Amino acid sequence: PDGSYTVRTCGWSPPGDHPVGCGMKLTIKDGRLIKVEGDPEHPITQGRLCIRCLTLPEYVHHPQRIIYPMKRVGKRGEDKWQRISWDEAMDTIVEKINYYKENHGAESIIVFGGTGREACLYYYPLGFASIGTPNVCYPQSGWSCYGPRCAITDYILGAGYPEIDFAGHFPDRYEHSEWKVPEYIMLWGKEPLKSNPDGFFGHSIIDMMKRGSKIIMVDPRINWLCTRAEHVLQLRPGSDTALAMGLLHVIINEELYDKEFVENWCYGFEEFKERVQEYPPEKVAEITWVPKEKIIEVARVFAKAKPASLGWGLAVDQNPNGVQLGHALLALVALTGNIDVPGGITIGPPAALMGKWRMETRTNLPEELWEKRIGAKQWPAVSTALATTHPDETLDTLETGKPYKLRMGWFNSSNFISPTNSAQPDRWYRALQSLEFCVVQDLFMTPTAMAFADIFLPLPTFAEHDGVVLTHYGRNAIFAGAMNKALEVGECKSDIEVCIELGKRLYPEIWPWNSAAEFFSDQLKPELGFDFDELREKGLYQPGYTYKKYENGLLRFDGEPGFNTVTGKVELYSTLFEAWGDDPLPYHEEPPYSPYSTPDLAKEYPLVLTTGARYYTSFHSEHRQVPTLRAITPDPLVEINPDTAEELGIKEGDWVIIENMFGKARFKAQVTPTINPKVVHAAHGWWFPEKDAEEPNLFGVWESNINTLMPHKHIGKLGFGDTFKSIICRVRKAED
Ligand SMILES: Nc1nc2c(c(=O)[nH]1)N[C@H]1C(S)=C(S)[C@@H](COP(=O)(O)OP(=O)(O)OC[C@H]3O[C@@H](n4cnc5c(=O)[nH]c(N)nc54)[C@H](O)[C@@H]3O)O[C@H]1N2
Ligand SMILES: Nc1nc2c(c(=O)[nH]1)N[C@H]1C(S)=C(S)[C@@H](COP(=O)(O)OP(=O)(O)OC[C@H]3O[C@@H](n4cnc5c(=O)[nH]c(N)nc54)[C@H](O)[C@@H]3O)O[C@H]1N2
Ligand SMILES: [Mo]
Repeated sequence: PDGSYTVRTCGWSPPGDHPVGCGMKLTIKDGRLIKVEGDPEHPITQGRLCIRCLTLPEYVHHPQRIIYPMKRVGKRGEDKWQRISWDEAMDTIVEKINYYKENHGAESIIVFGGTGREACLYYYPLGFASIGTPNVCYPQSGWSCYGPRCAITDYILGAGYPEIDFAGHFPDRYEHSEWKVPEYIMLWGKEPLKSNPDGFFGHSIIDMMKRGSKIIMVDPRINWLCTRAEHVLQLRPGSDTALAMGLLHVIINEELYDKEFVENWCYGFEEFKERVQEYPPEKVAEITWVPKEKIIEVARVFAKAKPASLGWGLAVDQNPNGVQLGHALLALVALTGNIDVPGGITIGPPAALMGKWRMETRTNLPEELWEKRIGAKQWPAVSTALATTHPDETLDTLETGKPYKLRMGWFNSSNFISPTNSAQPDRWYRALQSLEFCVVQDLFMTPTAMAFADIFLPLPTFAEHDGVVLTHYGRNAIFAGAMNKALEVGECKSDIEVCIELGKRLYPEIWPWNSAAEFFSDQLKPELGFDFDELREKGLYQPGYTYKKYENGLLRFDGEPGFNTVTGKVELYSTLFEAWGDDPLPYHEEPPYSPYSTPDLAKEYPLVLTTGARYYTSFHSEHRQVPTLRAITPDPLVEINPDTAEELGIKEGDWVIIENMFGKARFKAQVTPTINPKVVHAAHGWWFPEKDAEEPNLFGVWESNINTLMPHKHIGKLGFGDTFKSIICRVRKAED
């Protein structure tokens, strides 16, 4: 009667909501979103929502949101823009793409994409099939988010992303007859309550704790979950691989491992057993700062728990020694018999849900063009699993013009000179100046867009377009959810709509669809038997789960039992790492800058810095302009132990400078005993939408930019990892 209506939907992006597709009900009145509520009927989130979705109305109707296409009319870095039509935007873009292709080759165009958003499904096709370039770049040094974990899983298990079994695949969830409550859940460098990463709804941890699960935390900070955990291993940032090998030392030498699983399904146990002998608990205690007794105790309880599960987080990726860590952690779950069993970890079958289409778009590129992908030959362990360029090589290419000059940039979902996706953002910023023409898609004017956009294309929020939420991007599809368009704001177009529209102009044979809904129906129907409208009706679809797939040939394309690896088994000894010139067995290597690897430098920079642990109030650099969220987290915070703070003359709320050999940044001190006296933690993703937009200020992007302290190309032997979670620094009180 009051003209309002309510739409059920699954959220993805924006606002940043990792692909867990939180279920909600959106109420619209007079063309405005007026209310967001959790949807109690959504089987995963069951009515729970976090504050970024609850404040969605502030985001959707924000006065600073950009809702029409624009072109730059001033110089780069000047805040001078003119509204244009989509036709003019597309005509200009198509003309430029054709110009660069004809004069410099399609490889002179590069697409940059960020993370954890719907965009992740579409920036590859945008590059490969709408534009026609082999260069799609995820610009974090060492590709250090999720990609490493997926690649390690491909190489060691031959399967899609390993996830804590939280009964998410089943409509009846925790009541499902086959599912078991994990006796222990180990969270390694992961804070899922805040991060809800990729396919995992963080509050499922609480659900499982209520059903009896006990928690083991491996984290240098005492976070909320640590205070409720049975065991906490408060390690030195970056020493993780030594710790994992120490646990395995105990489990193997005390014969607590699953002998039958090792016998039948693991490759290289004897060599692995020999390697763990190098990591006795007393030595590991020295390396990691975790007491020896704690290591032994946790190894025993984890190995004896049946079932036990493990969630590995970003700390695995943001570490040049992270491939070895990931390898050791997969060995830990394999040796304890927890792979692909109820209440253990679930793994995806070899073919991704809806993945065929994404893979096929690559075949649009002729082989000789694909060969030109930046960094692919130098870093085969990266380029075999991930269809992108190598990020660090991409910066080198921008700086040197070798092997060829990049001329056009498309920033699809990366605000990466703000301290998000790049190490040395100041260096990227200078290098990117060499791009002659840039397109930016976003919802707000960001530092990156202000610095580079020649054309700005406005994006809708998930409330404003149709889409499909796909957990783990289909590589362990816990469910597929329908994103339902509830309202329209301005003239925004979603990622897939832009792919289709541009694709129709440049490669019409690949892009036959006339709407996003039509496109989704064509992807869903052949695989799942229903179309997008039916998914809308259902709200979401859970495919169910088959345990012990390795026994039934469900993990291999050839239908044989075993794992989809070179040896057909879980590779405790990696034949691929060996072929690529790395050690086939896990080993600990010190972070490139640490109290032990660079003791002299550490005298000057005595603290270990870890960064970027998530906040409820932001998704990377998003949300800084949302009033309610900013009121909760108004400033960039650095956590310092009270003893350290006292020694440095720093009090709660003081502004401080964090600095090291590479750069410095300004933060507000949060004095807290939850962090080790020798460690500090700084937030990432800070810029200030309220500050001067124009160059050189760019919304204050250089003030609290923690990534200026991160060096370029400190990647492991296989090309993965960075120092975002472990580098040395010092902290002093700021003068002003
Ligand atoms: N120091 C430090 N730095 C870090 C991290 C850390 O832990 N420490 N974490 C790193 C990690 S893991 C990651 S993944 C990166 C993330 O880095 P990015 O993904 O580059 O994150 P943002 O800076 O938020 O940039 C994303 C931009 O995409 C826009 N966007 C939002 N939704 C959509 C959408 O649906 N489509 C499109 N096309 N665009 C959208 C946002 O408004 C935003 O401006 O940051 C990394 N940076
Ligand atoms: N609200 C919100 N949610 C997000 C994001 C966001 O920006 N905001 N970003 C999304 C993205 S792209 C990602 S990748 C995920 C990441 O989410 P997670 O994988 O949960 O990672 P983080 O929150 O970076 O850090 C998790 C924990 O690792 C600890 N840690 C720090 N250094 C180390 C170390 O060296 N070793 C170990 N073992 N632990 C360490 C931190 O103290 C922290 O408690 O979050 C996603 N979800
Ligand atoms: Mo990430």
